Amino acid sequence: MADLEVFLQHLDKINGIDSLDLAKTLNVDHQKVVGAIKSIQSIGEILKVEQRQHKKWELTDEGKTVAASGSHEALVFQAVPPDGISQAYIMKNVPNAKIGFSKAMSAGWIRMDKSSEGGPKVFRKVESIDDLVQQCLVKIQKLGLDDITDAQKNEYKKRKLITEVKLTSYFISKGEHFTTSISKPHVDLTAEMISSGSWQDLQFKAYNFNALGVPPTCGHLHPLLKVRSQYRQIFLEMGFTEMPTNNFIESSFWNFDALFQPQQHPARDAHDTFFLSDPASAHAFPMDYLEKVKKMHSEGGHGSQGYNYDWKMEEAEKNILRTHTTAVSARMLYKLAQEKEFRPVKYFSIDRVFRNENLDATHLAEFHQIEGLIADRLLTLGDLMGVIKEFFKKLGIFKLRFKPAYNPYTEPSMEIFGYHEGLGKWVEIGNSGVFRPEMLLPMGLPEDVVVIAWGLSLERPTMIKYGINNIRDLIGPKVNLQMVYDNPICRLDK
Ligand code: FB9
Repeated sequence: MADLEVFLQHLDKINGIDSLDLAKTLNVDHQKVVGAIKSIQSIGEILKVEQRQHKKWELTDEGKTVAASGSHEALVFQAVPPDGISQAYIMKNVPNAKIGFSKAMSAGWIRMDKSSEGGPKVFRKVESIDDLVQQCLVKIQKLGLDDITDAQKNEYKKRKLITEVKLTSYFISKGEHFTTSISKPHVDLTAEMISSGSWQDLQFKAYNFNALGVPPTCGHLHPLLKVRSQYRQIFLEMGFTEMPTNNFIESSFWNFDALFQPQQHPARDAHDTFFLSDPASAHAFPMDYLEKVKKMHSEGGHGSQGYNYDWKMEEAEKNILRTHTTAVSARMLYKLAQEKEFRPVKYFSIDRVFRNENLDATHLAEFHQIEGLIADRLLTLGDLMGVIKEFFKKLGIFKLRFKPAYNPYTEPSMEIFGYHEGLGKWVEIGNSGVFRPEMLLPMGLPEDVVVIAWGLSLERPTMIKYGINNIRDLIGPKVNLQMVYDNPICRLDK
């Protein structure tokens, strides 16, 4: 604290001083004086401080060279001997000769004889010169004086010999609680101080209510999981129940056959689906239901002509990584159909699905599918459009468009497009449809029960929300963990 007391003792003898003058008086760097002022201010009202803005001229590097060695024109004059010299020699050997030659000519210090043999020759016109440029720059450099004329300022600025700098200084004077002796303020209030009462005589550092707390060292949720929580919250507040999705491995039966997806469908081959080698097959199926599925595929029924092909058990038994959470929806709807009395349900799921697709900046071989479904009697396409509209309203998407599409297990099907206010454009935001009777009736659901459903991904909205363009910056071994630590909480409705 000794340094600070030196400043204060000096200030005690005068009414006030500018920090620049104080730095000169104490022969210390101005920044050190500014630092001391800030430290004293943090202790209390010891000083009255008034910020001041200054403009001053400083030499550029070229200006410093001129101040040390003379102006370019002076150097040219000094290079010309009494019996003259070729202009070519001057231009080749004198630094900054081009500007120096021109200025020396304008100053009347030299003349040129173009008739000389061997090319133009330069002669002195005066015995000696007064290098005002150098003298002026030395004054600015040494004394910081800027009592140069505006014409000189403009000339030297144009020649890039000086530049104007803005400077902030502080005029300090005695504050309300001025003192020349300061003790380092206490920052901790201890139990001993309180019990002994000694705190009453101590100086405490002012409490900084704007100070940010120390970031707690704690766990950090991945952005995907933050967005998943927001979607889960939206489904729950809409009265949906979450389906159990804790099986990445699924039989082809539940993933495809139960959804009336034919065994020769391209999505079922190895180009699009990951097959397991061990265990390669599943064997536990509700056989009476399986037989109905087989019949629906091979012969049809309930008014459907089916696909009229030889449905194979070994195809249905193949274990895969599920390609959609609709496999879980199928399991849940079958389970619902086994109950004595039909009851309407609203189910949702959010979990990983796997597709053997071409990888690119926005696609990996897996993604999180979000799916919602409602089973009730006599539901209509209007109900589906309405519930989708309500769902996306909660995500800040208010303008929707539906485009007819095709899914093997829904008819009709619709792609969903929404106007994304943040992106300022229409984007595809999901897919939807009404599950086909060929899927529902073999389960045993009543004929007037309709199941409407829709789906989207978790990655697309997350990448948009957090401004991530490459999926590998969001998921995978190359993710920058600092992004996970730093990314803000997720509010999808904002
Ligand atoms: O998520 C998608 N897009 C999307 C979603 C939200 C969003 O921002 C939020 C609103 C604020 C922005 C974009 N899509 C579906 C559309 C496209 O990204 C698409 O190119 C990629 N799709 C995935 C599948 O691609 C192989 C997204 C994924 C998808 C597609 C369809 C379903 C689920 C996920 C489905 C379904 C379905 C249909 C009928 C019945 C049951 C389920």
